[in-house]
Amino acid sequence: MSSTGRLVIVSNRVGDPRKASAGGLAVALGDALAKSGGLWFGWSGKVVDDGAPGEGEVHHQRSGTVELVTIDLSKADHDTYYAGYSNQALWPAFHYRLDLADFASGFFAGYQRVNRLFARKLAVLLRPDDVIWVHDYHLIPLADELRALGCRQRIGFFLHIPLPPPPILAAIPGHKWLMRSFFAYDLVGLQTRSDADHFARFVQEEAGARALGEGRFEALGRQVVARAYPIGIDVEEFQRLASSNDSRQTEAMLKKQYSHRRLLVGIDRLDYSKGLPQRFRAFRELLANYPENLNSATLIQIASPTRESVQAYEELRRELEGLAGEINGDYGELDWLPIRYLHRVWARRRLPALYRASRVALVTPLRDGMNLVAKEYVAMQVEADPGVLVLSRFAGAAEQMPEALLVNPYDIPATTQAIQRALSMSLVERQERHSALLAQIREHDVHDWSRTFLDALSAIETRPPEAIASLVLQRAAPVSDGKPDLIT
Ligand code: GDG
Repeated sequence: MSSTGRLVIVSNRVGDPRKASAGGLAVALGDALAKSGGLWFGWSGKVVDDGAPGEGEVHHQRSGTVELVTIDLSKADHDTYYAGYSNQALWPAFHYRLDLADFASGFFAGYQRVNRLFARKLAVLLRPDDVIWVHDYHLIPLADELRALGCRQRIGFFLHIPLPPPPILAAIPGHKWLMRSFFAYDLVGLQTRSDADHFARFVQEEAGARALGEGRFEALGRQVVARAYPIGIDVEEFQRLASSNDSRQTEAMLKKQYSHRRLLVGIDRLDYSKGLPQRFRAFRELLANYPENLNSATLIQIASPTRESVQAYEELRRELEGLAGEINGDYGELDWLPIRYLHRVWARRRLPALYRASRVALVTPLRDGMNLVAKEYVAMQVEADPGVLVLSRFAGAAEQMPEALLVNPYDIPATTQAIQRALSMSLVERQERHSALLAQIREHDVHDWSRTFLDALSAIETRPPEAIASLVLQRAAPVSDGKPDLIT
C-alpha cells in the first residue's frame, strides 16, 4: 500500500487472523492490517436479549499488532439489521431472488440504526490519516454515516455478493437511498466486470450520474470510482493445509474407502443461491441416464448450516433432505450410497483432502458473487492427475475461469451431460484445463486482490473539506416512520 496511514477494516464479523480457523479472507486482511498496525471493527457475534436498540457494549482485543474491536447487538438490532434487512431483503434481491425478499419497514429502520451505531462507535477510534475499508452488503450506508460525523478519511467499500442489473435493483424500496450511499465512498469494488457494468448503468439511469471514465462517476455533488476487483484465495495457505498430517490422513482414508468409486464433491453453505436442489437433480439424471455410474459415482455434499432462523433456509434444508433420501432410496445398494449429504461444518484443515480425493467438483450456484470453492478445488489438484471443475456460468468466478466446464444450472439435462463429460475426460484435456486455471488463480490470489484494491484507494485524491461538508448536508434525513426517504 503506498499510503502510510493505518488500515481500518470494517465488516459484519471480525475474524482473528492469527487463529488456525481463520479463512483466507481473514488471513489476507490480517496481513494487510498487521503491516500498518491496523484495526478491525465489527459485530462481536453476541446478541443481548434485553439490550436497547441502537446500543451495544464495545470490546477491545489485541491480535499481535492488530486491534480487534467488536460490538454486541441487541436482539432487536440483530433481528432487523442482520437477519432482517441484510439477509431477507438485500441478500435475496442482490441474488436475483425478489420472490424471497421481505422489505418490511422495521428491517430497514434496524439496518439504518445499526449502521449509525457502528459509525458512532468507530468514529471516536479513527485517526486523521487512517484508510478505511468497509466490507459487504450489511454496511452499505456506513460511509455516509461516518461522513455525517465529520470523517474525511479515504473510505473504500467491497461488495462480496453480486450487484444485479438496474431493473432488479429498482424493485428494492429505498434503492435510490442505497445507491446514494455508495457515493459517500471514494472507491467501490465489485467482484466482476458485469457487476461493475450494472453499477455504471444503475447510477447513470437512476441517479443521472455522469461517467468521467475509468470507472469514475459524478452525481449528487459527489464522485465515486467503481471497478471490478475479483477476489482470490490464499493458494499457499491451502497448500500448507494440504501437506499437514491431518489432511494427508484424511485423503488416504477417503481414497481407500472409495477406491472402487468415483467421487464428486460439493462444498457450500446451505443457501438457496448455491443451486443445491438443481445439483441433486442433475446427479439423479446422471445415475438414470448413464448406468455406468451406478455403484460408482458418489457425491459428497457438505452443506454447512447458515442463517437457520430464516424460513427460506429451513425449507431448503427439508427439500434437500427429501431429495437425498429419494435418490439414495431409488439407486443405493447395501454397500453404496450415491449421495453422502452432510449438514454440518467440515473442519477447514480437512477440506484439502476432500478436494484432492474427488475426481469432479460441482460448483453450480444459481448466482454467486465469486465462489471461492471453485478456486480452492483447482488449487488443490495434483498436476499429474487433476480433477475437473464443473462451474456455473452464473458464479462470478466463471468470468475468470473459462477453462472450467461451464454450465447453466437451471438446465438440468445439460448439467448432467457436463458432469458425465467431466467424469470421462481424458488426462491430457484435464491437465490442459487445470494448468490454465491454476495459473490464473495463482496470479490473482487474495493478496493480489487486497493489494490492488488498497493501492487504488490510496491513489485516490482525498476530498477537500468543502466536498465533505457538502456530503453531510446532502445526507439522508433520519427515518421517522420506518420508511426510507427517497430521491425520486
Ligand atoms: C461470499 C459470497 C464470495 C464452506 N463450507 C465449509 C467451509 N466453507 C468455506 C469454503 C470457502 C467459503 O467457506 C465459502 O466461500 P464462497 O465464496 O464459496 O461463498 P460465500 O460463503 O457465500 O461467500 C461469495 C465470497 O463471499 C468471498 O468474497 O466468493 O460469492 O457469497 O472458503 O471453503 N469451510 C469449512 N467448513 C465447511 O463446512 N471449514
